[in-house]
Amino acid sequence: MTDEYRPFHPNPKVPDFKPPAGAVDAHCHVFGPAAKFPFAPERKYTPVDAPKEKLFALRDHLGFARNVIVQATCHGRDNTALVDALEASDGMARGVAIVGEDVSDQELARLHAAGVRAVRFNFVKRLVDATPKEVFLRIAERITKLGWHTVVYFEAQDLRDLAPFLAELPGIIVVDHMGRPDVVDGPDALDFRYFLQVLEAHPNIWVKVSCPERLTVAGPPYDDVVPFAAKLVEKFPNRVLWGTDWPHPNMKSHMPDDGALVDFIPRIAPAKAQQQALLVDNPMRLYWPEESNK
Ligand code: 0GY
Repeated sequence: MTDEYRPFHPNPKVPDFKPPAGAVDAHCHVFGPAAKFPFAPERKYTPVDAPKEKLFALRDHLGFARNVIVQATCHGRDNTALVDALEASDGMARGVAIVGEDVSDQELARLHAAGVRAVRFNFVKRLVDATPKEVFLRIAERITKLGWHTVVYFEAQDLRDLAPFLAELPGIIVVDHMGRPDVVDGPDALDFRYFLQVLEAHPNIWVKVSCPERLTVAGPPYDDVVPFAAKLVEKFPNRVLWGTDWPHPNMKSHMPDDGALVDFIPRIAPAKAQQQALLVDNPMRLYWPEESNK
């Protein structure tokens, strides 16, 4: 484990908010166990093991039905732990993989059979070495043919540079963690207004209203993040997703109580219809379209 790496909360509360039936945690990870699924040599951090059994137990504890498990950079392009979790989920988990340009069609087909429905492109400099955008575009062309989409992780100050690339990406694009705004200046600051403009101009861009614990300056209960997430839910009710981000890699300030994170949901999506779209209809449409009637 990297020095100062914080383990996930050992016993989160049972949330006061009860998610609607069939709710999806659309952003979470599995890490290791390292003895079985070693971390990638090129990783920038070494987390604590966060195996699938713990993830599925947390899902049940929080009142969720399904997970979207996102490959994290500490496992690099080796999606073995992800596939292992998907295959153990009885169809109740889908995956977002990390692949290189050298990935074979057979490997993509194998990932699809396991439940992978997207690839993740990461632009956060502390997490990855840069990949040329042309490489990402070539990967995107290939995975779109499988009906997959892309998930992108970047920080707010990089969006202006990335916007032309996003405009070129085919298919649906999901932005992690609200595009990581700096919450100090509030939702009317230039960077966040620009993010809203990008979303308005590109109806194929979706957004995860996740990670108040990462974005907050004030700390729990994350009052300073509410206006950002609430605005996105209100303006784009049919293209927002929510996730715990368990086991919360690289959290420095504190480790969130996952039950308290679930209690954050009605503060950003106060109406029942918003909660149903955010937690059930939107993720089902994207990750389980064959079971979705929306
Ligand atoms: C997250 C956030 C982080 C890490 C990763 O792939 C990753 O390693 O996504 C982070 O450190 O901000 O979504 O888990």
